[in-house]
Amino acid sequence: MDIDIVSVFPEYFDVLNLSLFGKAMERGLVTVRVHNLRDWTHDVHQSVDDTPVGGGAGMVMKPEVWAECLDELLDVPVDAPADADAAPSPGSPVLIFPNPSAPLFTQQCATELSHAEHLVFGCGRYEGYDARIPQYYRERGVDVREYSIGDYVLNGGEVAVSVMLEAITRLLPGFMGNADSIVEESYTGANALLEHSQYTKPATWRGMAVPPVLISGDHGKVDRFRRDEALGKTSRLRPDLIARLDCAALGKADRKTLMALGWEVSGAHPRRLG
Ligand code: 6GU
Repeated sequence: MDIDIVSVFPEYFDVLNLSLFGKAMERGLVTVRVHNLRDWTHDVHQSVDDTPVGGGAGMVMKPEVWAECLDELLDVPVDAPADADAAPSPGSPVLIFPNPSAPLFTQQCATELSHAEHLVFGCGRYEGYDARIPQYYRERGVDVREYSIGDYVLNGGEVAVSVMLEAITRLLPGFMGNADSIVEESYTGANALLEHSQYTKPATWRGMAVPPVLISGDHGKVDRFRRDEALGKTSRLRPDLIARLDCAALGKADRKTLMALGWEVSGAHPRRLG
């Protein structure tokens, strides 16, 4: 996978050299190029932002500088005409802008983007970027995505890009040591639940015993215990995920557990009773 990152703080991404991501780069699984947006400025101050049209606080990133940079990275000709119905061609780069006012980035987004050959991330700073930038590239057939990573405000897109990049690249075949660890995780698959609690040895530590069923050797009972714990935990902490489950895909034991937790499971999706 080819990855370009554009930022006014390129040093921020030095951390990518660490850990599993660094190893993946060494092995050639991912190629990352980090660019300084200011390299595409022409003025002595290398300015990338300006005051918002219509007034308001803060600064907005200028379209001209971004466009000179993105034309080059995406290989879009300067004279390419606009086409409101332009459809991205398969295998072409995906342009991603972190934006707190965009749809949420989810595991499903990560899975989809892990199949792309080339990702280009544009990190916004200040109050954001001129809205014509994503629109311009969309109208020239580029697959442009804007994502928020959660309902809170960050100073810029760098942290959000690091989050998205980690979620995407760890899904690449060969990135993780153990591919099984991906399959069992929270948020994976159509019937996503929070993951059950995990324990390791010793069986008793500072007077605290692990749930005895986990050392019973009965795999059926262990699976059921973990599934019930996942259902209970999700019901308590993330009822929104329970309400999205497909009732038809739930087994008899799952239904029984959910009913005991106060859910009605007769419709398309579980509904909280009371
Ligand atoms: Cl993608 N960017 C910024 N600046 N803040 C955020 C965010 C993104 N997602 C949540 N907060």
